[in-house]
Amino acid sequence: MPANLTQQYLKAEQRYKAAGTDEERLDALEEMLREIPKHKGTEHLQADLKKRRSKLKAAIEGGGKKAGGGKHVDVFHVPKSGTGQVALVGMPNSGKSAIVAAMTNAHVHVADYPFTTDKPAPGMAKYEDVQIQLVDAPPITADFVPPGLVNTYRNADMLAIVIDLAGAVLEQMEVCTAYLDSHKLILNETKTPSLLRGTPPLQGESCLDRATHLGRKTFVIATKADIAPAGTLDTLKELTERPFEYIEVSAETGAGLDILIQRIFEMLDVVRVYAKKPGKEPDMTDPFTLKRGSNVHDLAYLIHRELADKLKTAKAWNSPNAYDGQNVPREHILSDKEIIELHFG
Ligand SMILES: Nc1nc2c(ncn2[C@@H]2O[C@H](COP(=O)(O)OP(=O)(O)OP(=O)(O)O)[C@@H](O)[C@H]2O)c(=O)[nH]1
Ligand SMILES: [Mg+2]
Repeated sequence: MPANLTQQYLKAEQRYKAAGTDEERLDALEEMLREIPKHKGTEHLQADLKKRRSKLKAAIEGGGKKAGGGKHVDVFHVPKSGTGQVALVGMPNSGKSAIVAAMTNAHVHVADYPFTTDKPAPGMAKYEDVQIQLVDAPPITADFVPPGLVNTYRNADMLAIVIDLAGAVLEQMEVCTAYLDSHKLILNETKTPSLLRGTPPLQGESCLDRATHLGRKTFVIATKADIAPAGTLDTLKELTERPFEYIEVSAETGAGLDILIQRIFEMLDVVRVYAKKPGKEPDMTDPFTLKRGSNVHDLAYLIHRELADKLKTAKAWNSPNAYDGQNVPREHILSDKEIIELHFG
C-alpha cells in the first residue's frame, strides 16, 4: 500500500537527516510522527519511528546524566542549519558579534572590550523565504587562535572576514588572511567555484577534488562604517591584492545589512524550489534549496532518497525554460523560484 507521505512529513524527514545533534533529531522525529498519515500502509514506518524516538530519548537522557562517563561535546563544531552557513573571521573587537546580533535572533554578547566571545555561536538570518546561518566566532590575533576554531571554518559553506573600518584595517586583513591561508581555507575561485556545499558531487566532480580543495568562498564585511574615517575602505581595497568582494555595513545603524544578506544568498549559489502535489496548490512558504545546477532528479533525491529512482515524470511552473505546467525530464535544470510537481511510478 502506498504511504502517501505529506510534504510536511517529508520536510521533517529532511530536517531529521540534516540534524547535527540528538536533540534536533528528536524534534524532527516528533514532527514526523505527528505528520505521518495514520493508516495500514504506514504501520511499519510508524513503529520504526517510535523505536528510533525511544532510542534517541534514552541517548539524550543518558547524556544529561553523564552516564557512561558523559560524551565529549566539541564546542567548535556548529551543526549546519538552513540554506547555508557563513562563519565570521576577525580580530578582537572588530564587530563580529554586533553583526550577528543585528541580523539574527541569537543572544550573542557585544562589548567594548576584546575577547568577549569565547566560542562559536550560530544565529539564523532571514532572507525573503529562507534562513541563512551566521556563525559568530572568538577573535583571532597574530599570536593566538583557539586551536579548535579551524574546524568551525572548515565546516562552514562560506567565510566572512570582518574588518573594523575604524581600526587598523591593513593589520586586520593581514592577520585574517595569513591565518586562513595557513589552513588553506580561502577558495581559489578560478579552480573550484562549485565545491561549496555539502551536497553530493556533481557530474565530473570527483571525491578527490573535494578532499584536496578545502577552501571556502571568502568575502569581506567592512563594518563600523558609521564611524570610519572617509576613504578607509578604498585604501584597504587598493592595498589588498586579492579580489575579495567587500560589503560595507554598520551594525550600529543597520546600514548595508540588507545588501549583505542579499549578497550572501547570491554567493551561496542556491536555487529555491517549491514542491507541488498533483491537483494541489504548491507550498510557497518553505522552499527546498539546492545547489545551482541541480536537476529534477536531485530534487526528488532530496525529498525522498528511496523514491528518487522511481520518479516517472515532473511538471514545472515559473521556469524560464518551460511553459507553465510543461512536462520536464529528470535532467531539467532547476531555476530559482521554480515550482515542481513530481510524479512517482
Ligand atoms: N559605531 C559602531 N560600533 C560598533 C559597530 N559594531 C560593533 N561596534 C562596537 O564595537 C565593539 C565590539 O563589538 P563586538 O561585536 O563585541 O566585537 P567582536 O568582534 O565580537 O569582539 P570579540 O568578541 O572580542 O572578538 C562594541 O563596543 C560594539 O558596540 C558598528 O557598526 N558601529
Ligand atoms: Mg564577539
